[in-house]
Amino acid sequence: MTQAQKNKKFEQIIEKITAAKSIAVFAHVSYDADGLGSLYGLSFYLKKLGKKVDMFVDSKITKLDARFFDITLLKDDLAEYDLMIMVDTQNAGRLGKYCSAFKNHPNTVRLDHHIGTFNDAKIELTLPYASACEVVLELIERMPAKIDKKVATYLYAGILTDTYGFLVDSVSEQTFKHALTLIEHGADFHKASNMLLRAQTIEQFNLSKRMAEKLEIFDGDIAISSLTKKDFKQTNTKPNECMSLSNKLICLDKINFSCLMKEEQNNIFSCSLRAKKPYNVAQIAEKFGGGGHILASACKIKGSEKDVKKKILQAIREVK
Ligand SMILES: [Mn+2]
Repeated sequence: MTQAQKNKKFEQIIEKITAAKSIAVFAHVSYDADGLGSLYGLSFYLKKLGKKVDMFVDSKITKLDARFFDITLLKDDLAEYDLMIMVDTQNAGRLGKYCSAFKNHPNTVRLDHHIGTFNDAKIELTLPYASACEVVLELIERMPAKIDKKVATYLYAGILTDTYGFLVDSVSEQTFKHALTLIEHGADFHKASNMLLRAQTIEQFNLSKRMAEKLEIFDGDIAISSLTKKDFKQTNTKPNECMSLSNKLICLDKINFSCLMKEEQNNIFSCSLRAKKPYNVAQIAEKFGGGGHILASACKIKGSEKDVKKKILQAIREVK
C-alpha cells in the first residue's frame, strides 16, 4: 500500500467515525492483549471524542489479565450502532457470536495487522505492523483529541505483548518508534510489562512444565507439544492461560517450526504455530481455516490428540 493509499483509507475511516454518534468496537475470540489493547485504547479515545462506545469480545478473560483490562466495561448484548469497528481481527468469523451482526451491518471498518483482505468489513485497513495497536495509534494520531496516559498504556500493551517484549522477528524500527510515541504520551510501560508479560500464576507455571514434559521433536527442527483437557484440569488452568507458552517453543535452538496444541473443547485443538525465518506458518494455518502472520499463526483442528499432531506434522513437512 502506498502512502497516498494509506492516507486515503485513514481519511475514509475518520469520516465514518466523525459522522457516527454510536460505535461498537469488537476484538477477536481467543483474545490476546493486542486485541484487548486496541479495543480499549480505541474505545477510550472515541469516548473522548464524545462518541457513545460499547466494547465487545466473545471470550472469557483470565483473572490476571482482568487486573489490567477492566472487564466490567465490556458489553454482552448489542444495541443499535451507526458504526461497527473490528480490531486485530482478520475476518468476522473471529468475532464469535457477534459475527453475523458485524457482517450484516451496513457501516463497518476493520483495523488490523494480519495479512490479507477478507472483505467482511466495508472499509478494511491492514498494515504490516507488529501489532494492531500500532494501526489504531496511526489512526488516532490523525484525529483531534489528545492521546492520554490511559489510551497510550492500552496501546503500548498490545505492541509489547504481540512482540513478546520486542523480541520477535516482526519487530522493526517502526515498532520502537510507535512504542516511543506512546511512552511520550505517558504510557505506563512498567505496568504493562509487569502485569501482562512477567506475571504468571503458579498454575500457569505448572502448565508450562507439563508442556515441556510432553514436548516432541521431529526431524530435528520441528517442536510440537500438546495440552489436553486432562492437562488443564490437573494443573487447574484453562486453555486461555497459556498464551505466551507457544512463543517459548520456537525459541529452542535448532527449531524452525513449533506448534502448541491446546484442547479447547473435547477433541477440538487450537493450534498455535510459530516459525523462524525464512519459513511460513500462515499458509499452514490457512490450510486448516485459520490465519495469522508468516511467523505466528493459529488454527483449530478436530480430532484426537494423536491425529491432530499427525496432521500438523504432515502440514509442516509439506511446507519445509
Ligand atoms: Mn495482534
